[in-house]
Amino acid sequence: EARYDPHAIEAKWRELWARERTWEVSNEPEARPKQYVLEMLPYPSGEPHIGHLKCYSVGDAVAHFRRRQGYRVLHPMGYDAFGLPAENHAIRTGQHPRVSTEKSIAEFRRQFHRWGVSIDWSREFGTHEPSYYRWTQWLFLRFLERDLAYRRQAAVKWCPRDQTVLANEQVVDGRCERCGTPVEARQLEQWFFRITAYAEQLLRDLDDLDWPEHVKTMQRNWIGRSEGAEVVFRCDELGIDYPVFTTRPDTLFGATFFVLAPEHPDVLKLNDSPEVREYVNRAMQASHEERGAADRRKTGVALGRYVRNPVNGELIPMFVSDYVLMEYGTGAIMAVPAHDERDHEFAREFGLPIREVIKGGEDVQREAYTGDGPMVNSGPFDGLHNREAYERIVEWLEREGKGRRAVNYRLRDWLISRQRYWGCPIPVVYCERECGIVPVPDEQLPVELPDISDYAPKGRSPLAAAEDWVRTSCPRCGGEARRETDTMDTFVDSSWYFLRYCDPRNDRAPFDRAVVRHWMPVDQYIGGVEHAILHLLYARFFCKALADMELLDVREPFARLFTQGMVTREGAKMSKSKGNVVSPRDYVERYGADTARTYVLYIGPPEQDADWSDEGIAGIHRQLARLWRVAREVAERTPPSAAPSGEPTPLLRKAHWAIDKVTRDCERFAFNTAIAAVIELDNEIYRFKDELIDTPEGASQLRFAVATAGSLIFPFAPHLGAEVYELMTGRRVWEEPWPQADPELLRSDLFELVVQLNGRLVDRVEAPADASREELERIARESPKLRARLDGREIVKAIVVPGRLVNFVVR
Ligand code: ANZ
Ligand code: ZN
Repeated sequence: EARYDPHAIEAKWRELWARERTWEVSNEPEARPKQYVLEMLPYPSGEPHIGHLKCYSVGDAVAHFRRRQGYRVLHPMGYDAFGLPAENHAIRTGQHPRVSTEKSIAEFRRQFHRWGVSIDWSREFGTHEPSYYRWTQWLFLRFLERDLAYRRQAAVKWCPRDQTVLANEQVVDGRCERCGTPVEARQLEQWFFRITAYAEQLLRDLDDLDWPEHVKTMQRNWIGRSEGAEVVFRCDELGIDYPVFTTRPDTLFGATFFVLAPEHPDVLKLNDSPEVREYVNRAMQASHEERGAADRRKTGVALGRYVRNPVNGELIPMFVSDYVLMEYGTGAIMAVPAHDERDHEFAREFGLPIREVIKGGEDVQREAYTGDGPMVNSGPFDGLHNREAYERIVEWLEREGKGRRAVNYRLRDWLISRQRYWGCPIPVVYCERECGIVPVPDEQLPVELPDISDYAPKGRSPLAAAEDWVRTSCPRCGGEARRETDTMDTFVDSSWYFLRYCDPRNDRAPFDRAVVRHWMPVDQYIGGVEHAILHLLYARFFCKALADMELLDVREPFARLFTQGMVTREGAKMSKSKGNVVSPRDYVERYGADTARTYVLYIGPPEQDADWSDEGIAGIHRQLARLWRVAREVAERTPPSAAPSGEPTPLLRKAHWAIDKVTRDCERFAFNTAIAAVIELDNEIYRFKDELIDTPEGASQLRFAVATAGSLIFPFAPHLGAEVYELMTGRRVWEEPWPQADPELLRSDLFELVVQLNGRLVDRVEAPADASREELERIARESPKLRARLDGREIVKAIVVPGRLVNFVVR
């Protein structure tokens, strides 16, 4: 008997698709509607892991499905090639990051080919190529022109070992997430993107996106909109106004002290004693989460200064404390210990007065009351309900010029400066004569990353040591100038790559507006939930900003989003340290790509985490081998036929059932149950094969069933699908439209379900052939004969044998 040889079959189709450039699409106008199917671009480090296999198996299934539904599908690939791992590798080995990155890219490319992913390779690029980052720089300059990019001093978290600025989420328990070194604070001039200008739109437009609800919630929380008021407290001694943001202007009469964040620029102006200095330095080491935590013991230092409460003229003392964050509101708060838990703890710790201004029935000296109630101790507002007082107090503040209604966002501007080598250079120079910050003119782009030999950062970007590169002349006055040595956050590179795919070889612009209008938005975006916040938010911000610059016609990049779950082993995340990593390469070498791809989609609903099992993948391999064998046998033993003929047999009905099931499942990403349906069809093919093979009608229906199995497995196991379909029909499956189930043949697809009670027959009822276990149980429970026999006894168990019976056990 012939053996299923996936390697030979896969090589045959892979080479044909490469030779004919089957998956390439042009930008020329065409009648077919478009679909843009995109998986998040991989970060090329080492070789692809199992998460990549899953992501591209999902994306490729969608791409194939949509193509055969008649769409012109754009399905490109590229690499997010700048970043830290390549640079750290370079520091260890001295090997240029470009060398290790390109080696890794070659390996990713090789494996993606090997997997048979249907990619339009004519559009491939890496974000580290000058022909790409030239346009990243060009876009930066457009942001700069519109004041959406700006530079300012910022307190940053600094890892003294990695010698780099850390993002807040890279600090865990006051330590660098990567190396565990305690983090320090530094003041640096840094570049920012003004993403906060789009906070409202980024929030509002989420409503219209077809994204998982939990991802939208994460984005909403990250943007963090709060309504309230800005209230100004004045420090008479220094003649400075301190605005605060509060969500509770109704509690204004209860403000008994005032607190500044340790990073507040005025702290040392107010008091520069050693005690304050020391407190400020220590405070910087804690993470935001720790500092904001309600149960943290409150610490702080009195500044010996006072501000005046605008509503009652009272002088209240100023403190510095780390529970106030510089990045939120104004970095200063009015503290109302009677009605805010954290202020309450602070007041108890420092023996400060606690004044009740909203009656709640509880003793505010013991515990803060955060609910509603009538106003007390609030002068003219006494007796009003606090919600009413809220409005009145805001009106009063606005009238008196002491405050105003305000909306505050948790979202901060995006710090894009990185003191690293392996990134996109920021295209500005600093004129030493008189021009200050000067953008590099468009025609001088790209500012190419120079080759250097020492990648280790020494407090500044390693680029600062490349003297010849740094020294340049001012584009404006011709005088001496120095280049910016920071590079951009790699999230900048990945904020617009999906636009470049539309028009990847354009050397006059980042992309042609009309071409992008044709392809955008991405109809289906696929990737890991770890990118739910930053990457997706940044890409959305770019789209909105570019649309406002009239470079782009869409305001949202990703119409639909699918987030895949992780592949685990025995419930644990795969990691090198646990030694439980499975490499796609090993499995592809052993079983072929079709098996690996089908298995990773079969192990469970793809949006959920699922456990990889070696027995599981062997099982799928046997199933695919069976399908191939039966196709071979049917091809040898039956004549070709154009269409199934004769009275419909149960196998023909099963084929139509499978078409219907797989179609519906593909629409909802239920690839696991789609694959299970093809396996079920395959089992039926074996069951009926010998009965059907010797009559012309039977043989025609058998051929149809096997061809259908090939056609339906194609989005998951494309090589095998193409092979089986060719054996049955002589045609190319990817050029065939997606099959349509005949409703006539679907409708009557019922079978007689046996209903048993404690193993004894009580009834026979009709049930749909594709009913799930749960449905079968439900149908059986509805049997009147069963009800009568049960006579009120409780069912303790139901044993379901799909396609045959349901047995209820009672005591
Ligand atoms: C007075 C007050 C009284 C407040 C009260 C709350 C309850 P959300 O809802 O998250 O927007 N706050 C303002 N800026 C802060 C900062 N930089 N660091 C720490 N806390 C800050 O929270 C807004 C509330 O958080 C503000 O309203 C302020 O305290 C505090 F009974 O003002 B509230
Ligand atoms: Zn100049």
